[in-house]
Amino acid sequence: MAQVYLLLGSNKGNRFLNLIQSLLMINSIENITVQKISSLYETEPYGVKGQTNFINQVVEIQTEFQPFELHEKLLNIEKAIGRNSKGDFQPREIDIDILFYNSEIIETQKLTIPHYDLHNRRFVLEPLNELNPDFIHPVFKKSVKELLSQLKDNLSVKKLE
Ligand code: PH2
Ligand code: MG
Ligand code: MG
Repeated sequence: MAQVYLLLGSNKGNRFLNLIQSLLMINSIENITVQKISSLYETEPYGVKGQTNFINQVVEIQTEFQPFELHEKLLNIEKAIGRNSKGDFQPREIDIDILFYNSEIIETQKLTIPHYDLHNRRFVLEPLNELNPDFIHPVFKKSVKELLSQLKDNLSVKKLE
């Protein structure tokens, strides 16, 4: 059984509904159990200009799926919810990224785990820190809490109460 952290993000359409729907779809898949969910965060777009703010959330799941199988399942959910969305840096109904899969390191063209840029992103580290501040990034060998304390990204990340 693997412990996996996912990042959900939406900045198009009904952002809250998109997150809730994808969470329900994730939890309804056999072999996936949602263990913990972070608060919702309203976050300034990172790496792109002039887009709507994102709603982001980190989710901890347990799964029997191998990383590539899991990735396929998540892509299917993205497709089901975001039929009209295009590329990675275009506004999207839903983006579901695998942040960590246990402490595995996977580098292929299709899939990179840990997520290649999570350590630079406040919109990822803040919600992750809420769920598991002591989780060690297997590449940098630093905890989430440490990565957050060294972070340069100062884009706005607001926890929604
Ligand atoms: N996702 C991106 C690019 N920029 N910015 C925020 N705030 N939240 C995201 O989820 C996000 C982003 C590419 O997937
Ligand atoms: Mg992404
Ligand atoms: Mg993605």
